[in-house]
Amino acid sequence: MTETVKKQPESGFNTYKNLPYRADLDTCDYVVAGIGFDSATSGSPGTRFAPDAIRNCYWKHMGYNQNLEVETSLASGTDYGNIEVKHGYILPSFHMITSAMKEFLSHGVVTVILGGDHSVTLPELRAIKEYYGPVALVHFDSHRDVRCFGTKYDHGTPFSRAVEEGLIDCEHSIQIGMRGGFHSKEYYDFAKDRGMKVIHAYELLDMKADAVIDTILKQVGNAPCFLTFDIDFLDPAAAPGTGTPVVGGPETTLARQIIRGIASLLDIKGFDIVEVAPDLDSGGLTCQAADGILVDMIGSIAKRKELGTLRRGSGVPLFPDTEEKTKEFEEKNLAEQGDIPAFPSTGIHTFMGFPHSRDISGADAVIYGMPYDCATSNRPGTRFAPREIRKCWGFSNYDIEFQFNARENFTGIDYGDFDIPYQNVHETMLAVTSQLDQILSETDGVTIGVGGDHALTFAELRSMKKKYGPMAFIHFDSHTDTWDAPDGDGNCLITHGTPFRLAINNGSLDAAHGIQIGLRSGGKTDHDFALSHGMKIIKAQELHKISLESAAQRIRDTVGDCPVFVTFDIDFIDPAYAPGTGTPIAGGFTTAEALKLLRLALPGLNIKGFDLVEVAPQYDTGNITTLAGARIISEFLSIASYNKNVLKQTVSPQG
Ligand SMILES: [Mn+2]
Repeated sequence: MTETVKKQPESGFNTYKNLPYRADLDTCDYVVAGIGFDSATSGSPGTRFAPDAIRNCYWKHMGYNQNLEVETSLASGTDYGNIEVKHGYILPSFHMITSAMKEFLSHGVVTVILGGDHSVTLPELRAIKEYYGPVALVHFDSHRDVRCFGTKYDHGTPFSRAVEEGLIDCEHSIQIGMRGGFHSKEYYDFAKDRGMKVIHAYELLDMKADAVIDTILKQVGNAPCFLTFDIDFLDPAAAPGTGTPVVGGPETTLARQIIRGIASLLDIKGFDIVEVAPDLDSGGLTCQAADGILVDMIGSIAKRKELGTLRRGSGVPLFPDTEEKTKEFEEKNLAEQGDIPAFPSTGIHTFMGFPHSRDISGADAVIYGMPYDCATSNRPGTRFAPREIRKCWGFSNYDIEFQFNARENFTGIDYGDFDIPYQNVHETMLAVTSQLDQILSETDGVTIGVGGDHALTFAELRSMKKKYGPMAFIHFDSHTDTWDAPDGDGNCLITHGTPFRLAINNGSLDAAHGIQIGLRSGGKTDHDFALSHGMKIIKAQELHKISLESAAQRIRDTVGDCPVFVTFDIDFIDPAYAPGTGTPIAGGFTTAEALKLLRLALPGLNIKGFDLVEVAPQYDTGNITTLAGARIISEFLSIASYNKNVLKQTVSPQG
């Protein structure tokens, strides 16, 4: 019997999916090419390695696409390798990219580009405009990439420049997945004012895939278009390998559903997938996500061929002077560029970039670190959370969800870290209480503590009680933290599992106005203890069933207008989204759900203090837990600013 030995997927030359290398473009429907350029990156670099890493993804075949129900080989493609660029030289590289693109387009093929940072889309669009005129932009991203201050040419500005150069048909364009930081309302309004549609991440996550698909198809219609996919559209739990990740995004499954729903129905002239940074990846997750999206993009070319709707380009430029004209814009922009603002990592790292000071009179928010983890029952390491969270960028100017400028008329101070006597838990608790006493004696602003383990909240509550009386209480956690851990004399020990039993026992907590949310562990005695003191509990299994809106209402009803302390244990979030914690419990919530619940529940409440605890950076993957922690602190700040500036909440020290 003769055995046929099949070729192994990894054998042969490493082109994308073993496509022929530099085949005759006139025989091809599409061309794949890499642009390993990352010199225009503001965050972590490394996207220069993406094209080869994506080519290295294990599965080398594109056969039958079962979701699109098409044989992918119906469309013929070739891999042209990587386009030459000059690292460190942004504008010369752009012109090299545009010339390579023009060569492809002169053969009428669809271009499929593996970036690179997002700046590369601008020179791609210059070539696309030259051949097809201004195109509709379908833009998946967590960022708008229309920044209007500072550097004119980097990965935060391609679409400001593209609009200015007339490369985009704004009225048929759409941006999907935006979230996180906006620096001004001008930046926020940029796309809207030009007729571009925007689906923010928080809208996207409330919509079904079909509604998103419909919205995109309606907006773009029959216009020739360009689809650009920034991998940070995805939540960093799904795609950690990227330079400027933003928590609170969708999963890969939803992204692929949307791509499959639109790509074979639109007249797409070019695709790109950008911002994959393989050295920051974890387990190849991000490259696999990029590969999956590419498979659907290329499958959609085959589908259009099958449907008879794939229109080959004429190869004749419609606007042959496009690239020449960009030189005028470049000269003008470079002349106007002025001072490039200091990079956010300049100087020492402080929480949200607030000034570091111990003079806190008049501050609206005082943030302090509590680097202590000796009361931890399982894995320690939360002592490193304050310094890691300080490295994250966070609190934005313009809050897109509340639609107001959160930093205006709102002063924050990074008080630094508390002095911690590590060797003794009792001494540590006393030290934290007395340092918070000092802060509360100097300001009526909100306080935000960054742990550290959860035992610290007991010390904070003792201090809060001295100023405000027993505190109403909102507690996000997977654990009850009302254990009983009696010593030989029957006194409950101080651990990160006992703070709220201790706080109820010493009268710091007004349990009748307290609520615990997300619990999914603990013994019956802990639950019974809390319930017997009037505490409300929304267990994880219940929160998964009811809507976030109704949970928020229960939180608000429980607290009323009592002075309240909000404590957020990062392990409320599922370990898939927040692995960097000492005692993770599966079955939790996404970061996006957590953020939404905070925004629904907290505005308008009489909040005196917050804390964020239990981030343990050394167990993190791809920094996603630290980023989630930083974003939660940013939400606290936005809500505090909203209460002050929009709801005009007056400061009432006695509650
Ligand atoms: Mn806890």
